[in-house]
Amino acid sequence: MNMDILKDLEFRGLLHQITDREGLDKKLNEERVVLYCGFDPTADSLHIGSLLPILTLRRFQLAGHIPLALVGGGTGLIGDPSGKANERTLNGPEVVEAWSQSIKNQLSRFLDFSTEIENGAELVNNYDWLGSLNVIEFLRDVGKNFTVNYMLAKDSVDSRITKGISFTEFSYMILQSYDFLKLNEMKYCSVQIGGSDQWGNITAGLELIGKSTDRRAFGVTLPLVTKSDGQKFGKTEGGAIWLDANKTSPYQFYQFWLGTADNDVIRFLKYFTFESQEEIERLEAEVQNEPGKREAQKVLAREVTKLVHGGEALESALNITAALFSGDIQSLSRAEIEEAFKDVPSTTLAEDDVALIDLLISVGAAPSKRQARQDIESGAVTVNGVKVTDLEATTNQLGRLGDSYLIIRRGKKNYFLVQFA
Ligand code: 383
Repeated sequence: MNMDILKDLEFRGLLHQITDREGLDKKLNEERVVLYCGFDPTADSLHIGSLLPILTLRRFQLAGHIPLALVGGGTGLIGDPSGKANERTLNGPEVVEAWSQSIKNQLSRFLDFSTEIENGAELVNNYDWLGSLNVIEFLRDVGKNFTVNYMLAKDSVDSRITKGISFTEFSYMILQSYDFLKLNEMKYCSVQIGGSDQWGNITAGLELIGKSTDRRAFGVTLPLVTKSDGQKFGKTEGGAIWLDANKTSPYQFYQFWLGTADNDVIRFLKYFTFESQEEIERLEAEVQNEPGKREAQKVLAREVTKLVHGGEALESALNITAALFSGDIQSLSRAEIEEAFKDVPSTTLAEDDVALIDLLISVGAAPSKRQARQDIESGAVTVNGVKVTDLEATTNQLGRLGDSYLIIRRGKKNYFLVQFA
């Protein structure tokens, strides 16, 4: 195969647990290996918590192996207890089906599904085999391979013994195990990867394959992504960072990565980008020598945004970032204005001529007329990127950005959006 994939994963700190490193290493070097990772449709979009396994599938593909991305259309109807302190509420079949479709679309952006290449990726949905399972057959053929004792010893179950766990969630590991066996039989899949929360489910699958076939299979888990300040990775005040551009705009996404701490940025470059070892080492030196330049953060934000949203969205995010930094926002397109100021305080006005002083108050930029006057006189107020010092200014004289917007800035970076209905 093209490269030593395990070495690369090791350099990137991506190997958390692995069932038989030597055996897997040998297999990966000798043949094209089929591997998979599963994603349950528990929302209408994936978030950056799923990015690490997705990109790892891609790393395997770039090294010549064949990735399968599994959408849990069946398991999503059951609910994985792994890493969850409480029983989940069930989502309806129509909802899970709709979410499966969105997640499938998202996954397809990260892998090469071309049939022209020898290691084209494939998308599978476990509803295709779980949906029509017969209970009697399932309990006889699959269930008989697991003792309740073995299942109770799994973290996902053991941690719920006091609080309680339904039979539904208790059974989840058997379904995921059955998937692995099925993919092993149907697609010669011999490796399952997942986050560290998936270790119990993955090893249960290996148990089932071991009992049902004479083939060898392997499991690999990735580390939990942590932050040096102890806060949870991927969560902001605004909630999760989603991969769907309508839920987290490319500009917000770019800003999220740009805000990475110096102590985390090198680890994240290894996890989330395809930059070479040399480039990452160069950036590591930059963080040491010139932390103020934030070059490593810029490369991280650029690369991940490009991977997830594409080159055009990245250009737009860079445009917005530069415009907001310099204050020169006149060059922004209408779509960019909407993206840039999605989260700032905003008001909608009828097309009347309003005094700027009053506008500053109604949009929340100034607490009183006195303060509004003072801000204008001192030159702290810009409208559409142009400083306004005229106390008598009114909205009709101020022009519009993107046809219908007034962007007010007070001080260095307090922005307010006024839209005309
Ligand atoms: C379902 C059927 C399979 C194999 C896996 C699954 C999904 C799995 C699960 N995974 C999480 C999810 O879907 O629940 N039982 O939200 C997350 N994954 C990945 C990764 C992660 C895990 O999608 O650690 C984070 O993203 O494994 O929590 O046959």
